[in-house]
Amino acid sequence: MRTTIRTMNMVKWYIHLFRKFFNFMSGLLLMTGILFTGCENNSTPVAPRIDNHELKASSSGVIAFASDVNTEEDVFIMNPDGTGRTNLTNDSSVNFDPSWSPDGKKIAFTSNRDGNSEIYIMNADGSNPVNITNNAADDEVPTWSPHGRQIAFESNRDGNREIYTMNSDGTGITRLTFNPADDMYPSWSPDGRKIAFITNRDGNTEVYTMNPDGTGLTNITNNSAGENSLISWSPHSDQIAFASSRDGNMEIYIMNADGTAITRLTNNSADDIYPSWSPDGRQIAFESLRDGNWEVYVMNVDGSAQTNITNNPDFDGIPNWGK
Ligand SMILES: [Ca+2]
Ligand SMILES: [Ca+2]
Ligand SMILES: [Ca+2]
Ligand SMILES: [Ca+2]
Repeated sequence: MRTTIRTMNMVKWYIHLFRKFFNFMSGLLLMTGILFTGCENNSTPVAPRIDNHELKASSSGVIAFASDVNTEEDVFIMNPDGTGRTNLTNDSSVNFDPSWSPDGKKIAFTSNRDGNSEIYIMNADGSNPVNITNNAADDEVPTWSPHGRQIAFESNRDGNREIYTMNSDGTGITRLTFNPADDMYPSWSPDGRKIAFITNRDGNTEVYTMNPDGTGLTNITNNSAGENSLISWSPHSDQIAFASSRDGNMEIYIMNADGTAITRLTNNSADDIYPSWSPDGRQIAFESLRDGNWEVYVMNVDGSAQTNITNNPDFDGIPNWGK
């Protein structure tokens, strides 16, 4: 079991380090290209803009995401068409896992600025970040209850990854899972009735749901082929978007909240991960490596009009679409 746990944590680090390596290599290639082309000017090469006219004019809300600046990730926001890119954290440590509060006024996120992973809440303009976990263990992946009074998160404070809830001021911590396997990536349904999460307790990672008190555990993917990971609820809580490698590499899928009617939305040999449903239910943001480095994309919920909205040579990912 220890091996399994270590393997899962290594998977998380692998993703992190793989991104770092890719960003480093693409930076190197970019520099080489500049040298060989005689450095026509000092401006950073910019990927060609993709015409966004296919996106629905009704695209609304703001997408929070993580992007590398210099060496480590910061939490950014942008409009769903990629405009208005703004760094909210401006911090030399790692800042990631952004999660919008339901009213769009706050963003919870993970940062190691105080020496280990903690969950912070800041205002939507980046001001007043507050550490609400203050625990020597890793505390990561915050997700808000629909009324904004509670936050579910993952932590290894009891020896392995488990799902917990707490009040949004950090008080009232309640442990929901009790399993030696890793329980990770919680996502609270917008109707408040379920918390979905990822666990490898059955050997491969599966999407489970449970009631917010930890009862009613249900494996809803129940598919031994590949890994199932990284979940987002539809606004009406009737569907779940997730990433899975069941068809050979990570793709974005949607399914009913009971695990039926699975539909694949991406079909690309690169990894497509981290889906996040738009507040109007019409689109899904996600992260993909298809253009050579990690970028944030949006698509319609039928998989059409997949559009790169970051077009930035550094890492861009972990989108979270808020009001
Ligand atoms: Ca901590
Ligand atoms: Ca566990
Ligand atoms: Ca893919
Ligand atoms: Ca990028």
